[in-house]
Amino acid sequence: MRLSRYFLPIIKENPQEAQIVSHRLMLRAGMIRQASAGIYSWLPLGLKVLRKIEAIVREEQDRAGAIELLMPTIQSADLWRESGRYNDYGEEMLRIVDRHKRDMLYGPTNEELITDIFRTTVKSYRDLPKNLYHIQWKFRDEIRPRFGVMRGREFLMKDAYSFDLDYAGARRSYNAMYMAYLRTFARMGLVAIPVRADSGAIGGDLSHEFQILAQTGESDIYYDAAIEDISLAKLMSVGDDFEKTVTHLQSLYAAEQEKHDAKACPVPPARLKHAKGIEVGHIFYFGTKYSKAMNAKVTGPDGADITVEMGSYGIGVSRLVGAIIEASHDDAGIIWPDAVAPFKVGLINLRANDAACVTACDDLYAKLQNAGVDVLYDDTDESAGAKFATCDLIGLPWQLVVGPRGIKSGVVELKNRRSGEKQELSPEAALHRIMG
Ligand code: 5CA
Repeated sequence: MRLSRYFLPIIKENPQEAQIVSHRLMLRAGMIRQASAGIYSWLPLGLKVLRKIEAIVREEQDRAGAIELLMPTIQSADLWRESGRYNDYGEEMLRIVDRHKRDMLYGPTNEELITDIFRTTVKSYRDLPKNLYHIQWKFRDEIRPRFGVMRGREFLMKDAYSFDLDYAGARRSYNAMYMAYLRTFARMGLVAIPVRADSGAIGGDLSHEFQILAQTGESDIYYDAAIEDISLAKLMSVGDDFEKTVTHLQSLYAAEQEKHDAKACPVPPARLKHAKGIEVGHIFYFGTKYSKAMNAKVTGPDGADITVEMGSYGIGVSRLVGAIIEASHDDAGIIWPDAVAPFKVGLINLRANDAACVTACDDLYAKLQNAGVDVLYDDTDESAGAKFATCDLIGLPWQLVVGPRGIKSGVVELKNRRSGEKQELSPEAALHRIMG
């Protein structure tokens, strides 16, 4: 993509309304614009990151055996009356009346709708287990939407719902999602700590929150350092036989501040870590809470009805965009982990009116594109300083800088955004390095 043709409305000054770094940087980098309180438009750069995160979430859900569908954003109130949550949800639910005076709502979550789909389509124990998910916008009329996409009113969530015949099956489904979550966040370059949690408005008696470590996080968590030991490579190598790994991880101590009791904590002080976290995922086992209320049953092997056991599993896809920035930035701007970077390379032409620079840049641009590398080519006539500042701000992993002096001696400069390391290399060697 040529920057001269792109849509990247950079803001130079610090936006007044942003209290935290990710919100500030997302506005400054032209990733989002507020439409109304807690509701955002995703501009091209922001959308690119959102889509990359979504793709990783989808791959790991699919790998874990969940099946994608798509439910609507607008739901009928009748289903929520059946489960008893229509009144319970209170003012967080955005209620809508259609032209026929029917009560509708903008879904804050989908337990009711998926249970309705299940009960009207699945009839036999032979069809279980099933885990169905979608990636869809939700609306919660948060009393204080803040921190940009981190606590929005409209936000993108991946929500999965599992259906099993018994507790043992439901626990296996739960653990499969637990494992998928660890993989998902590790692939995004994040350290995620699963913490035992309250299940709140969703209900049930078993739940884990996934907290990613970031100094600006809202939660205070205490955990056994051994949880951090599990590497991405190890996570990816555990196949279908994940129960042992999950049982081990779930046995390790992790608690939020309110539940942490320093005196009763079983972890030796040398191994106990205290950190700030951002909740990017939450999984729940709630048994028959919805299936009983909504009559979701299948016929068992002996012909008798079985009320299905359920769980639900959420990931804050849009929140992750902000959370990743909270976990990965410096004074100059965002530092995207490779896996979610909007472009892999920023190609900077320092002298847009110099024929030799243009030829060298066009050539590098074509070669990168041909190799399938996502590249943002700054071909504008901005000053060198402004170009560097923009490239640092938007946080692309590599900056490939072409200037008149280098071209004369046959070199370009390659900068790694994360380490700050700069190298002068031949154009071929630079390409080789990027494509590594
Ligand atoms: N039905 C369950 C699981 S599918 C559920 O709704 N769980 S939840 O309430 O915990 O939400 C799942 C995830 O959505 C949270 O972990 C969080 O990452 C994200 N989330 C929740 N509320 C917001 C919000 N207001 N803004 C951005 N993300 C949010």
